Order: sequence, then C-alpha cells, then structure tokens
Amino acid sequence: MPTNLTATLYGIKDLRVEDQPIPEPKEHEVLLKMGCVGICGSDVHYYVHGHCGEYVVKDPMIIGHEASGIVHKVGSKVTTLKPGDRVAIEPGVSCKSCKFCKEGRYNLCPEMAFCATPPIHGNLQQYYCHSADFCFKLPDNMSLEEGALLEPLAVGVHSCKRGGVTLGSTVLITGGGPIGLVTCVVAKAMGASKVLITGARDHGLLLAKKLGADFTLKVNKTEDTTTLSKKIIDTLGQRPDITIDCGGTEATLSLGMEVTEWGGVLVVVGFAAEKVTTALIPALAREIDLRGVFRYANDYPLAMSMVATGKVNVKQLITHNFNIEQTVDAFDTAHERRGNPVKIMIHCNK
Ligand code: 572
Ligand code: ZN
Repeated sequence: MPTNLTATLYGIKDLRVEDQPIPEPKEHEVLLKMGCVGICGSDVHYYVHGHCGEYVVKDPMIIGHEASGIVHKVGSKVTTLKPGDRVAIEPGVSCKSCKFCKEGRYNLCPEMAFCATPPIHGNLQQYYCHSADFCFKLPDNMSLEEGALLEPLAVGVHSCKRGGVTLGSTVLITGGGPIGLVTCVVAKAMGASKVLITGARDHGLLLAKKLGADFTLKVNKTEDTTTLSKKIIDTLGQRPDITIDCGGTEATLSLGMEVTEWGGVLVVVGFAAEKVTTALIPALAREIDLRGVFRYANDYPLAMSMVATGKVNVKQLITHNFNIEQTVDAFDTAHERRGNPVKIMIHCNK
C-alpha cells in the first residue's frame, strides 16, 4: 500500500508529517503523485508565527504551495490530462464567474482558494487532488524541480508585466530574496538592458550576478535614502525607469519613490510592513505610477516557456534539498537560515 505522507501545521512550530488516506479526484480534478514542493517565505511565516498578515492558522492546515507532480488518476470529466503527465501546479483556484475572473484578473477573485492560505490546505504531501484547469503539463525537457519553481517565477513575470519591463528598460529591484531574484531573471529575459538589485546579504547578491544582474548593491539599514539613491543613479548612469520593490519596507519604498525616473513606475511586490510613513506626494508629483502586485494571473505559460527555452535558469535558486520525511528539518533550516538558503526544495516521493 502506498503511503500519503502529509505535512500538516497544527500550530506555531508544530509541524507534523503523518500518513493520510489518498484522496479521490472530483470530476474536474486530477490526483497527483507529488514531485517537489518549494518552501516559500509565507510557509515559514505560518510555521513561526501562526499567521501571515490577517490570515491565521486556526485549524490544522497542510502547508506548501510551490509544487509540481505527476498525474496519477483523472476525474471523470477531465479531458486535458492523462496519467503519467508531469505538471506544474498553479496553487490558486478561482471561481471563474466573478467579474475579476471574467476579466482575466482572476488573482483578484474574492472566492480564490489558494493552497496553504487558511482555511485552504496546501499540497506538501505525497498524493494531492487539484483542479485540472490549474495544472500545466511540463515539456519533456523540464524537471519537476523546475515545475515547482514556476510558482515563484510567475510572481516575477507578473511583477515585470505590471512594471511594463521591455527591451531596453533600466530596472531597479530592491530586495535580494527569492522574489527579488526571480524578478531579476525575468527582467533580463524580457530584455531589460540594465538591472540593478539591492540586498542585505552577500549570498543573494552573488547569486543575482550569476542569474544575470548587471549590478548589485549591498545595503544596510543605517544608510539614508538620498545616499543610496545617488549611488544607484551613479551606477546605472541614470534613474531607473522601473523600480520593483520586493522588500515592502519603509526604507525600500522611500528609496523607490525618490530614485525612480520622472514618469516611471514603482511596482510593490513585497509587503514586509503593514503601514509605512513615506513621502508619497513628491513621487506622484513626478508622475510616478505606483502599482501593486497580488500573486499572478495568466503568467504560468510565459514562466514555463522561459524555462523550457533556456531563457532563464531557475535551478540555480535551489540551495537545499530534503525528503518529505525531513520536512521539519527543512522548515527549521529555512527559519534559522542555516547554510544561507535561497530556495529549499522538498521531494515528496523519493
Ligand atoms: O506564492 C505566492 C505568494 N504570495 C504571497 C506571499 C507568498 N507567496 N503574498 C503576500 C501575502 N498575501 S496575503 O494576502 N496572504 C497572507 C494570503 O497577505 C498574498 C500574496
Ligand atoms: Zn509563495
């Protein structure tokens, strides 16, 4: 009998790997034998704090949402996939009938059921059912690791689209964590001629260089916005046309507003602080467009083709690998930043 080892978060720092029954797919679902699940910052936040923003883990919740798998069984009405197909899982299933879904901005759907966002279970388990419409068949030249990495990569794609990154763009990315790094690779793949990424850690910045960043800049909390702004303009030889803020702190937002070119765009992807006090008017008075990002919509196909064609190499983001039995160790490694992790990958069926 196959097992269905499942990683369930019962409370703060109470993550358990337990065997569960293998579920049956509903008519429009597929049952997946899970491949890889990457650990996201939000998963770690739920593990350490029991909440992420206003979303609180009240009941035991299966963790994980950056995932890939192999179709094991299809529901009675599924015609697009067959057993054996390897897929990337888009973790948010929207209602398909509200105005946002109809407009194609389904990431804004109020009925969205998103993996590992309470009360919705995630998919860090050996067998898991998901809507077939949100599974993307992987080409033969893509691995299950790369399939799982499409999830953070889709955030990078969405952020660059929101910023209008195109051939010749000069882009500043603030924040050298996984989202800053995927945004960097996507910006280069979309034709940005100059990308500067800022970050606090050497490891992230070194990787950014390998991934194609033109410039990196190490920042520390004590440095003032104007000094940083001058350094960035000096390095780029101009103000950035587009700033993509993957930090979401008062410091990174203030920097984005001060440094971005007149008439440019400031995209905010990271939301580390709930409230910030920063001078908004001077930026708006220079016709800087301020744009938010909420996950992604319709971005998996482009993310996939970037990887499949070799335009981006996301595998370099993986710093650690664990089996599902070692999930607690993997989460502690992420939380305690043991061995300078960037992306930690859990293999569900090794
Ligand atoms: O992979 C998608 C993703 N989105 C994140 C965070 C981590 N991973 N977002 C930031 C937090 N929001 S939220 O609405 N929330 C906790 C559900 O505040 C979702 C988007
Ligand atoms: Zn995530």
